[in-house]
Formats: sequence, structure tokens, C-alpha cells
Amino acid sequence: MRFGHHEIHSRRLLLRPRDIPPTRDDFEVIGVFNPGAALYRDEVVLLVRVAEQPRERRNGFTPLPRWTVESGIVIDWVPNDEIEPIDTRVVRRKSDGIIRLTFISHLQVIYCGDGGSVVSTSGAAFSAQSELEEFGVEDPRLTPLDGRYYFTYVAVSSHGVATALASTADFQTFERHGLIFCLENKDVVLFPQRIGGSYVALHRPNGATRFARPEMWLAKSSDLIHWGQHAWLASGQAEWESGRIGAGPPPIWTDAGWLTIYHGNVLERHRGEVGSYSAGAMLLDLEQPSRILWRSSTPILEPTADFERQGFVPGVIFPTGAVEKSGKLLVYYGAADTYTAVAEVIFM
Ligand code: MAN
Repeated sequence: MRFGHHEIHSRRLLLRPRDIPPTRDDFEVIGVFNPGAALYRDEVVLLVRVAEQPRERRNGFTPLPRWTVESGIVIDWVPNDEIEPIDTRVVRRKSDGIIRLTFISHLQVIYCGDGGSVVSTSGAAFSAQSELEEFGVEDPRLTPLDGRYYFTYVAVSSHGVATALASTADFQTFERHGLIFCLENKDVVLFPQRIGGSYVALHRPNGATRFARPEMWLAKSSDLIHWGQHAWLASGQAEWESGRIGAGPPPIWTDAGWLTIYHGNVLERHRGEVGSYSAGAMLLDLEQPSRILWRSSTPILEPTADFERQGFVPGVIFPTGAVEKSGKLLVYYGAADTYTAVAEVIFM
């Protein structure tokens, strides 16, 4: 693709929670968001994150879903006086400060034809399958590589948040390759080709010792499984990226460099508040991707539409997939942790 001045041509809501049936009668779907995206047989295929919550309400209790080896998903009904809500997504146990998610996520294949609308939602599902996925699998990033489609995803468990790798050739059966980034790390995204002989990934370590706010890093590998040569890439600079930054879709090759769309979040000022998430872009050197050649000083996409400003977590644009099709760049993103939307970006 040729790189130049960019313009957001249109944004469109693609998927709502009610478009996807829950996996069980006593669950409701609260979000279909943060999709990986790829071209498969000339069709846009998304791998979306589906978040579900128990439907039942019991006075004085909060239901917390969890996957178990013995019985699949079970629900822990926790007395409200034992926990405190942090935000809509997480609660904290008062006795020891341990947190839990109020929902559990799995991944679902969605077929989108030319990319602008949903053709079928009944593709294969990819769900929690190990103790390291006890609280769900989230936020897949799909990268075509070596004739397969690889995806990184967040594995959430009582150990914390780590990133695992899986792959598929047909979007029907999946092969799991295990954890590739130890906790705590998410927003791990693979480049679509080797650079100087190595596979390259962007990642976002999130240490508990706060010398810095979460930053984007770069790592290299010879086999996609073992990662090293870790190097710092970028920190949040402007106010809109003062809380967190992390990679979005896999970097896109352009004649001027790797176009890398990422998210930034405003540092929260009050307890329970989630600072708004916007998308920014940077251009990384084609041969030495640790060199930033250009970076947008203002966001390229901010939550302004209703479906971006209202939802489970209001004010979130979280880009996770990008596909070049018919001369257009289609950027897929999660909106308000509730919906999947697409922005058409034109570079001139
Ligand atoms: C954050 C949010 C949630 C996510 C958890 C675990 O709290 O991004 O959506 O479920 O992290 O990854």
C-alpha cells in the first residue's frame, strides 16, 4: 500500500450483542467486540470476542463465571459484602484484594463478504480450554503468516493476564501453540512477514512495579514460540495516550514503512472511571521496526459516535484488525466494549 495523508471515509456499526446467540440459555451476550480480521479466500473473516454474563439475578450476590476442567463453565455466586466493584468489568475481593471478571469471553468466527457487512455469524467458536484460560480468552489479533492464520489472544486466569498463540488454516479447526508471553502481557501482535530473518511481535508488558505506565515493546523470534531481543518501542506522549498504549491490528506494509495502528487511553482520574480509548498511528522502519519514522500527534479515531460512547464501557475505540481490500484499508475495532465496527481509511 502507498502511504500518505489519511482520511477516515466512514465508520459503520457491524455487530451488536443481540446478533449472536448466547452459548447457554442462562447467559446473555453483553459484547461482541475487539475482532481479529483477515482475508480468507477473498472474503473478510473476523474472529470476534464474545463476552457473556449470567442472566440470573440473586439478591445480595454477584455471579462470577469461571471455566473448570471438570465441568466447563460454572458460576460462583459471591456475597456482595465480600467484594467491591472496581468498574463494570471487575470486582475485588475485600479479604485479599484479588480481582475477578464479571463476564467470560470466547472467540467466534464471523464471515463478512467484502468486509462492509455481516454475511454469517455461525462460524466456529474458540473457547477456554485450560486452567490458564479459566476467566476466558480475549482480544484476538489475526496475522496471515507462512500459509496459515496465526492469532495471539489474551488468556485470563487466576494467575493473571498472559498471551497465547493459536493458528488455523480454514477457520474451522484450531491448533493451540501455548503461552508465548508470560503474565502480565497483552496486546501482542505479530508482523505479517519475517524481518531480517526473524518473526517480530509488538507487545505490552504491564509490570506491577510502576516505574512507567504500560508501554509498547518489540520482540523477535525464530519460531513464533520463543521470544527474545526485547526492546522498548514507545510510551504514551499526549494526554489521549497518558494511561496506556498498546498495539492494534498487525502492522500493514506500506512503501514508507510499517503502518502501525495502536490504542491509547486517557489516564483515569477517579476510581471506577475508565479513561477513554482512541486510536493513533505510527510508521515503523521497514527493516528496523524499532525505529519510529512518524507518529500521529492527535488520534486518528476518537469515540464520537453513539455506539462508541455508550455501552458496557463507554468511550472506547479499540482497533484490533485491518484488511486491505479493493484499494481500501478496512480497520475493525471494538466500540464501547460492546460492538464491532469498521472504519474505512483512505490514504492519499
Ligand atoms: C481489562 C479489560 C477487560 C479484560 C481484562 C482482562 O480489565 O480489558 O475487558 O477482560 O482486562 O484481560
